[in-house]
Amino acid sequence: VSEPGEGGFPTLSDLEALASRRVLDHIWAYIEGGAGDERTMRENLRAFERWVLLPRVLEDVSAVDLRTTLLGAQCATPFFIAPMAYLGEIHPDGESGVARAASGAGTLAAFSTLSTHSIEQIAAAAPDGPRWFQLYLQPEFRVSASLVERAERSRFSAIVVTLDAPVLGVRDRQTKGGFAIDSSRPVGSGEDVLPPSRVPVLQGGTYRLRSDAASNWNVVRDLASVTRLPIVLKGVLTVEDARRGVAAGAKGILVSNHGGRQLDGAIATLEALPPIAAALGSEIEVYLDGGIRRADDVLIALALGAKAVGIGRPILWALAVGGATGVGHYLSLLSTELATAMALAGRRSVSEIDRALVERRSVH
Ligand code: FNR
Ligand code: LAC
Repeated sequence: VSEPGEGGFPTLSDLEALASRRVLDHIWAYIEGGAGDERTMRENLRAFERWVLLPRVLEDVSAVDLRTTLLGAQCATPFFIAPMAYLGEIHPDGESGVARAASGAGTLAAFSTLSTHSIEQIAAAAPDGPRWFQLYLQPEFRVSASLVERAERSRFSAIVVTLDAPVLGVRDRQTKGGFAIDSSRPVGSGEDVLPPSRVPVLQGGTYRLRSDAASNWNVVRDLASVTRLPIVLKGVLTVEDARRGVAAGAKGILVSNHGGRQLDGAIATLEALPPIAAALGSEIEVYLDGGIRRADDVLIALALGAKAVGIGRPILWALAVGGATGVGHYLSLLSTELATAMALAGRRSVSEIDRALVERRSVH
């Protein structure tokens, strides 16, 4: 048996199993579960196995540089922390702890509308950032606008609008585990801040959703009119929608299926990425999340056109095991692993991670 290292885990491969023993069953069901039969959640991971790396040798890799800029912000890594809800229920350090760990590493972190700590508390915990604010559209636009204004005042540097949740996905594991996402669960930024609605209600022959589900592309323009911050659209999986987003003024597209938690059967993000990056990668920044677990995943996604990748569940595992220290340790292990992988691949900088690094596996 190996000794747990700093942060409580010696390697990245121990993390999920260790975390499963650190949180209550209903929290574990919430973290781990996906929608429906969890096909999309599994596919997000499998999609990476369809690619192999073609490393180059003798390239002078004596200095490897992981730094990049994301919408103008200097970042130490081409990966960032994806926005996730209710971190304070996983560990008392919560969002403030994650903010401190990310800021300490120079890694960008995105924070959910459904954070247990408020927008202002998160900013105060790590004034230097870099950080983004994730918006769930609220039934009243006035409430969405006020969240965006507060994030701008608290020096968040972009607004990530999540578009794949006009209603929550059908999450069997979460339901069976007894974790309800509803207005009874406290959100740090205010009692009037709501999660996506839970279920469509049959009324007079049609299934009705809350008023925010009536939103169309005009909402991107409406949001752009209340903030100077760049807008990133999260949950886009088609070239058509990515184009519409750019036309509406978005500066970034985050190719995401919410970690397989929304529409089961939706395309794996790594399969959705290449056409979107090819169509729009020169005009705006294109990112991916879903299934990023180790450095080789980061390399594959960047080679296929992502400017950066978001990391979801592994951050929650690290938080469960070691709080803010655990998240810091995770970021440090992944950064070192990425620097190692880049050296082994003959790539000195993020810009050298090009399409020639990957090839689709011929048999799988
Ligand atoms: C999420 N995700 C998410 N996304 C978002 O826009 N707002 C949110 O509040 C949340 N909350 C949330 C909670 C939990 C427990 C998970 C696991 C995920 C989705 C998240 O940002 C990201 O898209 C996925 O987690 C990426 O997939 P992986 O890395 O978990 O495979
Ligand atoms: C989730 C929502 C809250 O995925 O985004 O749990």
